[in-house]
Amino acid sequence: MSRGNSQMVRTAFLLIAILASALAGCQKGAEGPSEIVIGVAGPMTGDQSKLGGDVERGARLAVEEWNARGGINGKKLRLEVGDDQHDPKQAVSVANKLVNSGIVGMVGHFNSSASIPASAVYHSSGVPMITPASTNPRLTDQGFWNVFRVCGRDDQQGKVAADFAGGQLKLKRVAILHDKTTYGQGLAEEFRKSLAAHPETEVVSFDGVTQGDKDFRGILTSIKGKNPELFFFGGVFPEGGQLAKQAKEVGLTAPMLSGDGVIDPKFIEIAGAAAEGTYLTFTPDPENMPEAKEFLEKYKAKYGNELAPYAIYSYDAANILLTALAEAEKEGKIKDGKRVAEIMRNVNYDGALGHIEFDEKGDVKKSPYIVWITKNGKFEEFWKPQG
Ligand code: ABU
Repeated sequence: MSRGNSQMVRTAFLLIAILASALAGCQKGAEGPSEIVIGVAGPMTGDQSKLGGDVERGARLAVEEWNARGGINGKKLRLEVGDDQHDPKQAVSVANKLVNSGIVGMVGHFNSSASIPASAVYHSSGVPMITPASTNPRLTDQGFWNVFRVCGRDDQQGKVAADFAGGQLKLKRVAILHDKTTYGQGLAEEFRKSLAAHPETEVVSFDGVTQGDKDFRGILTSIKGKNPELFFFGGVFPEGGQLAKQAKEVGLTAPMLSGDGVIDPKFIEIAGAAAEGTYLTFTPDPENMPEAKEFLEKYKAKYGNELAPYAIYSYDAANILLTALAEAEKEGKIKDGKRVAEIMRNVNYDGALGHIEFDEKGDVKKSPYIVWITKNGKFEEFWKPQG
């Protein structure tokens, strides 16, 4: 071999070695040893996409802040997003996909009808989940070690609604409607159950409507015939907005009372003037909470001023999960879901929603539901239960 040829061979070997090393580096990155993946899921498309989007934005803000501080143990965090379209079957499929993508924790889902079936997938896969918004009691009553929520429960929310209708307004006749979903029907049932403590309040009807329907004039006309002083709706804003609007159209003048699924600017957009004077239950307004000030400033600077009631819940949920993951990483146990959940269960967290601690089921120890009213095209706090 001439001197020139042997130089060419050496150069070729060198190039191959450099390429092989670069390829190995790429593969290492693709497998993700240098990153930590958490999931977030909700209805990212479809009629409830505003709610899923709020949850994603809240979690993303938390992840970006952790990454700006260096991630966890020098490893960057990545948020993997799942779109369950508030469909139970889709939620299970999203959960399986997220688990297979290597998530070590989950923020979500949004809807109780998605969180409950998905929780079984995360449970059998050893993945802790923390929902910002799923309020149906069954989620934590299942007794899964991996399940947490930063929101309250519908037995608490339904009781506040019943104490308002029966105890505060002293109504004699109320009608109840729900959307036949885990959340909507569950909340309606909790409202009816809690009305038992107000025997002077009679439930004149209890009916389900179908989620996705647009015309509720028939059932509203029938309810009008029963002469209620208020009608309760367990469900979410797309149907809630139509019900408020069409109630007025059929001459049902009784105000509507609903739950946290309706607190979104889109409810007012759909209901228009008929939104005025409607009530709903939710927790106190973060705009009046000093703890929420910093979050609200950062969130609005990044995403604009539109009301996003569950974004703050998602932000705190992600921060609690990430705090536990960081603690577990120090012990070399970030992939040990049971250890991460154990750390979460003992957390004493001061976040944008104030102080959060969990009970043995994974529910928050405090969930201060109040009643809101829609006034001048805006939601505002209206009534707080005593004690
Ligand atoms: N809690 C409001 C709506 C989310 C859910 O389905 O629970």
